[in-house]
Amino acid sequence: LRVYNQLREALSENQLRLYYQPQHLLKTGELMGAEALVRWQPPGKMLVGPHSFIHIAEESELIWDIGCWVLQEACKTFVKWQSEGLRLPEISVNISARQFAQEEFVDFITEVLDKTGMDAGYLNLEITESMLVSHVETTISKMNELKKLGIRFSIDDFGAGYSSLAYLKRLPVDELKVDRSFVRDIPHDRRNMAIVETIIAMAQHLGFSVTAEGVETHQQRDFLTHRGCLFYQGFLVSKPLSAEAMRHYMQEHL
Ligand code: G
Ligand code: G
Ligand code: MN
Ligand code: NA
Repeated sequence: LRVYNQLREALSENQLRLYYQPQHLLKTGELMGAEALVRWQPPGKMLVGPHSFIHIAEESELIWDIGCWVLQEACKTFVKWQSEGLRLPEISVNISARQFAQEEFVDFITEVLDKTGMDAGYLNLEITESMLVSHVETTISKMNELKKLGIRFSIDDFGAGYSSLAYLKRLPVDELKVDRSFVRDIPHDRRNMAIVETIIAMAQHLGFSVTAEGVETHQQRDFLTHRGCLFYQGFLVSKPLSAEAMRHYMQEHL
């Protein structure tokens, strides 16, 4: 409850921050996008990562308010970058299951796009497998409505949750993100390597692109490139950056 109250205050006192982790094309190294990742900056304290508070927010309606802030902030920042000539091809925003499940979700997205002047064609939403398990029909119809606007979808942490291949073939998804836990032990764990290869192959057959998360070594990058993975993010190329640091990063890499 204490954290809950502090989080409420974090929102009202403007203590949340967005960081951006660059995403690159494996083949050429081109900068292709960035994932927005929320942080909490309590005054006079260390920056707090989402692992310490997102699950608490997800137990209440607070996740809706945080999610609203994140989406608005990401769109506002992206539009500002564009106006400065920094043409990032895409921005990805994490959406929690509880946020997506709200009846107003589609209206809310439409409103944010309107208000910020964000072109939906640049927006990718990352959803987790868990939200696909319940209310499949509603989920698919909401996704289709948003896709009509030009928004794309990734399944985040793919393979780590309860994916059902039966749903996967029906979902209007554009991309799978291979969970960091499978990438971490390349090239030492043959089983994880087999899983990564299989996810990439399956995604190709289904017409999805693949982003690998948590790439930390050249060996991991080479393995993924040779297996046909398209995009990657991870400490090898860059940790998540503040908006200001991301601006400099784009000036160097775009
Ligand atoms: O930045 P970090 O790797 O610590 O993020 C950990 C996880 O927290 C991410 O994989 C993501 O699932 C979640 N997360 C980060 N930012 C957001 C956000 O803005 N909204 C939601 N719902 N989850 C986020
Ligand atoms: O969406 P997701 O929960 O996967 O967010 C990715 C999280 O992983 C972010 O919190 C980010 O800080 C962290 N992260 C990003 N790249 C790496 C990496 O290469 N290695 C590790 N260990 N963590 C990473
Ligand atoms: Mn993510
Ligand atoms: Na992830």
